Amino acid sequence: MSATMQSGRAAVSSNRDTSASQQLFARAQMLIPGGVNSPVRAFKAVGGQPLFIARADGSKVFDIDGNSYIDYVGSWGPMIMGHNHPAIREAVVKAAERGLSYGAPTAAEVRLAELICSMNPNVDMVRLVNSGTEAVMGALRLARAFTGRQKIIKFAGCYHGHTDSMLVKAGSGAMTMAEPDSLGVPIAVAQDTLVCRFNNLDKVSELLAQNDVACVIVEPVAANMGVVLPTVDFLAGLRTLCDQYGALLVFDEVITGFRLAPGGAQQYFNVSADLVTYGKIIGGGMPVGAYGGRKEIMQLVSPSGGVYQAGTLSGNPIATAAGIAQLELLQDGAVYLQLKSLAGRLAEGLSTVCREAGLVAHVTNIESLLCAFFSIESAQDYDDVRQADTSLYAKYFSMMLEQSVYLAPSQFEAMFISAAHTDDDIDQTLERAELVVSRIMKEGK
Ligand code: KE4
Repeated sequence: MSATMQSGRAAVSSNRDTSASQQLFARAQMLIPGGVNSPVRAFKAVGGQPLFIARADGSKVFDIDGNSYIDYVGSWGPMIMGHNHPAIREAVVKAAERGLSYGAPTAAEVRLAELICSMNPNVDMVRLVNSGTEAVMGALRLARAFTGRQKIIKFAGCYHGHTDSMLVKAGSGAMTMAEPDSLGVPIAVAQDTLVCRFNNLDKVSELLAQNDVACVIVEPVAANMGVVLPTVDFLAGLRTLCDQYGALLVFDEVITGFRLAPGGAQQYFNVSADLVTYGKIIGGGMPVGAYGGRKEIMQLVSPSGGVYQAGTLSGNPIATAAGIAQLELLQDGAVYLQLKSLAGRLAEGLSTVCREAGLVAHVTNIESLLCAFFSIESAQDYDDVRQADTSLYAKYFSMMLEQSVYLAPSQFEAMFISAAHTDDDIDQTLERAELVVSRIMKEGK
């Protein structure tokens, strides 16, 4: 427990010891690119050095220097029931005692598939993979096979994992074809992806009319440019346009799946997708992804059909045990009310703190997802959120870390609330945010 947490009242700043993290980071950087196994973890967007986490429990994470933090990263979404949940831990330990991997079918895979299909509308069949990226890769290949078409439409600011065709950005000028957004992505691949503005149906309609599009892939709630909500007719509009032009609608629910509701965004917004990708929550903290949809589409996937996709550890017995345990805790839907009220109180409170301090901020919130954008007053799409003051966010992030609150080390991520967060966590977070924001205003942004 850090000094700040022990005091109960947040000191304006504490001189946390982070020497062990610093030493380990120096070593890590010699052996691992950037010292991390996923770029956002390196704190590049906020400055400073990443914390090395030793353990996590409930709503807290503990770094290797012994500091504890109220955690709003939640491993980027999987930990909806909180860290180290006893039922999930037990399930993993029990499964581990039976061996770690067989490379053969298991009852647990069938059970997890059953849960995913029964909890989500329009998902008759599902294929388990090891990550959200793999789920998206499979869904895009399947959409192309099912329609016999090649082009894909995505939205600026939406992230769908690191498969080549998704690492693209809007073409410059009138060019509708996308350009690579990463070194190593072939131009030819990028050119089969068309990029539109989130919440804007006109361009989607135009591109669907002009191109043979296999699918439109969208995060139903964009949670990789901060949290940006769909306008009331956006998702239904995509459904109508896809039906009109014979393209498949792919909901990338790696974040929204089982997060907005047991049935994810399809249930929440009452809009049907043709294919849905999942990740994060369905693994309970272990590596599991999945893609699913109507039987007539899914049966095209090998070995029942000609769309090849495979994976050594797909459906892994330990990972599926964790996923089953977490989905069984979510299945009756009881926890979502608690998640919504905690997140709503935090969002309201952060808005009030900023408003009363005279700091321009825009807090977005849907169910247990939220995001505080600084220096903007609306967030409809990527062009809006790019105006946010990222250096101010970096300052806020670092000062909140000093106050033992662990936020996403980037303005363009979400805050995740779990069932382990308490009213006291929210009170403490708001109290510390008030301290930090008033200090920012005093020192000048
Ligand atoms: P993974 O391959 O990281 O399991 O999933 C890729 C992915 C696909 N679709 C959506 C909507 C996603 O949000 C993600 C991954 N999300 C990020 C967090 N914004 C993962 C964190 C990271 O990259 O380290």
